[in-house]
Amino acid sequence: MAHIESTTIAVIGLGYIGLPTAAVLAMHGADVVGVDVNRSTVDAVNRGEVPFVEPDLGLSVSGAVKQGRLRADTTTPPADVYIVAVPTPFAEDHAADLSYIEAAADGIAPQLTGGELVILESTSPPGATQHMAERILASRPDLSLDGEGGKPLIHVAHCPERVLPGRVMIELVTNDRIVGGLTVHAAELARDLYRSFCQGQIMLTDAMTAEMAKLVENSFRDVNIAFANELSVISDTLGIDVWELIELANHHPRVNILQPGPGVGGHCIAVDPWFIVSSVPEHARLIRTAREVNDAKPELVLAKVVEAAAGLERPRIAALGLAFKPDIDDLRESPARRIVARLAQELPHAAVAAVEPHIHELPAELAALDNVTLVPFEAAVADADVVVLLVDHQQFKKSDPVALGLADKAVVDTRGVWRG
Ligand code: SAJ
Repeated sequence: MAHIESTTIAVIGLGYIGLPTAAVLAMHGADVVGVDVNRSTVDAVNRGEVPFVEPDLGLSVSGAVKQGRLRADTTTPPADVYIVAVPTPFAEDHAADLSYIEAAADGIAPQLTGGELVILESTSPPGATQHMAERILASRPDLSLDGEGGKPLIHVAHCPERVLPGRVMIELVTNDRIVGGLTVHAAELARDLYRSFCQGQIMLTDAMTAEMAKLVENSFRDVNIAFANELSVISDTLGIDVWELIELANHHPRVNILQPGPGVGGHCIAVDPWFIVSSVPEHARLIRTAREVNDAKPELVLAKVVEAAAGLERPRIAALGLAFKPDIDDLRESPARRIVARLAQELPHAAVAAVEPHIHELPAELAALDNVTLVPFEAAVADADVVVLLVDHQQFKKSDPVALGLADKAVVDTRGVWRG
């Protein structure tokens, strides 16, 4: 791999991972073009702006754009390196939807001349990197992965991202990385590229092991959160405080139980385990059950709120938080958001005041409901008969339950913020 400063990199997908990666590469001297199908994202980046909330990203993007090292476009340009960071949602049957990866491959294929490195960063089911390479080679039979018949090579690797939303700019640089190549040489080339900005250890393996490593990390967390969520249901049934229970058990030197909540959200932990389940359904029993336990949690919270509102003619409900976790604006796969929608449907006579300090307007499906409005925190709580805390945002955690008058209201605290 040529020196980073003489390398042109196209980053396909300017979302929560692609844009930070593009900015970091540009800051380290590469010539970076970000590619996105969304024109407004492309325009925002070209103005040096970030179309979502992520600490410290704004400065990097505006700096890189000003220096002329980062620009954005809606079409894929010729480049030395292509980094694919597009979504991999799952379909109804929980199998991964690879259509965004396929579209990225279709954009890259015509630009290749031989010698390029193509890296898939999107979280992917086992075999997706191979699938992407085959897609490219199907439209470019003049190229090859191994030089067979003297054809020019393309190098393909998988390098899953593992950064935590909210800490992306730090973790991109400090996390260890796994690089899985379809060939050893492809893995080595990808390692050299990541070495330009990554201070962590870079470990080489094959593409499928790298794909599985990422899925396994998130499944590990999902299974452990499911354990905490199951304990919360058991504790409710026994009439004990689950947070006290976990705090006590965690004093054991080899026990570290996670925190229960209203369910598991986000586009990673709530999704990735299904890629393993749909790939090897007969053996992924614990992983499947954990998903089911976590996915069942929103309905259990809903039942508690419905019970708390029973008997009120026109219950006023304050629902605190819509994001999938604290202190971010990301509402994707958010259990809080699902609970608010279900609540409004289940209790059409109730007025639901949704509080989300990180957004300015409700997502479409909530805005479409007559009995849901976006309300500031204090006003929503002051007016409420029932308060349901769904996300442990700092603003809620810092509030004083006495000043909020919670003693006079029914409270469903899914995060244990106001206990004791
Ligand atoms: N949650 C709980 N209880 C807990 C911890 C989390 O209910 O004790 C919930 C959160 O509220 C949230 C969900 O789980 O709804 C996921 O949040 P998270 O902070 O655990 O993880 P993500 O989805 O933001 O990021 C994860 C990270 N993976 C791991 O920690 C193994 C991150 O490192 C990955 O890069 C990211 O997924 C990804 O992109 O895959």
